[in-house]
Amino acid sequence: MTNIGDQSSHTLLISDLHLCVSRPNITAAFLDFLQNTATKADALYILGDLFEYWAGDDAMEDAYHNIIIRAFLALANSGVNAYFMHGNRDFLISDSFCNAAKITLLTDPTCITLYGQKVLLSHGDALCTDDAAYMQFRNQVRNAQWQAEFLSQPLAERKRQIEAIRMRSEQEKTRKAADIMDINPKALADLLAEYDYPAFFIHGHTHRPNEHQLQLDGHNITRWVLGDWYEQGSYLRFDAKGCRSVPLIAAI
Ligand code: LP5
Ligand code: MN
Repeated sequence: MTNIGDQSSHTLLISDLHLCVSRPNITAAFLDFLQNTATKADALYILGDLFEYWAGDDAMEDAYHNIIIRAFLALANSGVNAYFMHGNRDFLISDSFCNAAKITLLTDPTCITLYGQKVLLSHGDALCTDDAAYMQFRNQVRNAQWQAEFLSQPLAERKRQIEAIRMRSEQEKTRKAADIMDINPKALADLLAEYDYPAFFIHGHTHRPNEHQLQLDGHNITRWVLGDWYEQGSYLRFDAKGCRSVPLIAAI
């Protein structure tokens, strides 16, 4: 039987939207997605890098972020729970934003059960262990004391420092080999063993959307890599029959 326009119970997963005021098409696509697609789901999971960057929750008072918060509130009011996990660009999102938007902050990684299947969720950057320069940077900026000091500066100064890091990151990425910036297979295997081999592992960050079948210690695991929303947005649709990637209908 063909199920055209299947409305059955399902959950949506996205990451790496990199929303910012200078990308109005992506913002419009996201608002459309929240209003017309996510409202039909059981739940929405955002696995990091929702924003191009996040300088601290005091940034949410501007008009742009208010539009996003109101769209999340409308989703919550339609009865759909939204969950958010930090990415490497928006790890400073904290309770003020999450409470205002009525979204639930998840730790990275988080294991959930979807339609009877064990599913491990992560942003993915912590597994890029071959990228030594990035791992060092990550250790520094994920330190609570470093964050408290960073956040004690005025917003404009924080944004200035972030712009400098962004430029440096873009320069350094052009010099790094592509495989250095991908998930390290041993780090992946160790994580999956630690979580006792979930049936699915879903992450973003690498911007290499794909489905990978793994066999580890006699276990079959499906690893889904979410796509970014730069050229062509997409989302994962997970239901009782499994998981598939769906391209956005709204043009970016
Ligand atoms: O994001 P993406 O995929 O393009 O690149 C990442 C890694 N880069 C980053 C940096 C972010 O893109 C931009 C900054 C986000 C803002 C965070 C807000 C709070 C922090 C404020 C800091 C002032 O995450 C990139 C990886 C790539 O993924 C693939 O995995 O390669 O990593 C880098 O390029 C990092 C460089 O290699 C090292 C940068 C060293 C900077 C050292 C400065 C030390 C000062 C510390 C803080 C002031
Ligand atoms: Mn990322």
